[in-house]
Amino acid sequence: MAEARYQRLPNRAVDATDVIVLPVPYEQTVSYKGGTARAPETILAATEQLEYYDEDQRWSPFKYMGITVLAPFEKHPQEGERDFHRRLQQYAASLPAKPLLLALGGEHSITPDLVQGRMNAPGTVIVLDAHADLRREFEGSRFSHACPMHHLREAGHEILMVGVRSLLDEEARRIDGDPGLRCFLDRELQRPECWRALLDAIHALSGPAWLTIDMDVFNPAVVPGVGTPQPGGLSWYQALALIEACLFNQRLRLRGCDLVELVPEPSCVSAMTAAKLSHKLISWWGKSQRLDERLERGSQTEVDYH
Ligand SMILES: [Mn+2]
Repeated sequence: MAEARYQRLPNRAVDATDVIVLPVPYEQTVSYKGGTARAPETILAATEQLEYYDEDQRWSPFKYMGITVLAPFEKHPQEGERDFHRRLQQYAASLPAKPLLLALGGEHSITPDLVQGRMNAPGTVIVLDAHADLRREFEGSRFSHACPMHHLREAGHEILMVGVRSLLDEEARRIDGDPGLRCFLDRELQRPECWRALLDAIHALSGPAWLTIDMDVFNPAVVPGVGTPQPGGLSWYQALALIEACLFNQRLRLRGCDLVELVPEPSCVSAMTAAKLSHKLISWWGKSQRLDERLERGSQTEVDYH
């Protein structure tokens, strides 16, 4: 099988790169629309259609940054769910700490493994998602895509949820009773003062953090290809504003991020949106780390890209 690439760029050695892309085509507990196992390869194929230039930050990030797409991390056919999740956590922990880890799911159940593998102390998990994902178990599995925020809160991380518009009364009560679970419901964000309060909350964050983006946080007209669509949701520019606030908060130390729950669909709009989102994440992280100053300092030669 051909080596996976991002925008057809050459893959750097993993210990000499700035961004590690980890495809995790994991699909075990999907409850509605299937197909998220095909998301990583579809998103990477869509990156070939992106321009290198980021019109927001006015630079071409890969002139300054190296990128590495790893081989897909797959579940062995005979492996149980528990063993898969343990192995994914160990693998995430084994990767070099300095580069940004960008995981492409796959279902949302991979997020706790990635976070636990990359953050050795409790921090903040910023979640863009239509669902609260706080169930203790779902359809007989503790590892369901409906449970990741429960596991992360149990592990001591503070959770900031954005865009939620589908939850159980039990989940709502849990959010109300736990100051470590902050939730900005999707409809509240229609009110300018609530949107402003969300941006203020993101600006006030500090310490180690992880950003997880369930693609169903978007309005389904923007991203129709998700496993469990919900009406309402973020616009493209709202999502960008939130990501920008996270990435340019200098007191937040982003350990990595993931894009999950995409289901490829014939129009390719959903995959292209995820691909462009990944490009913005990489570009803005690179800018926030001042990697654009490398050529001036002479510490990095320009990558040879077509
Ligand atoms: Mn969701």
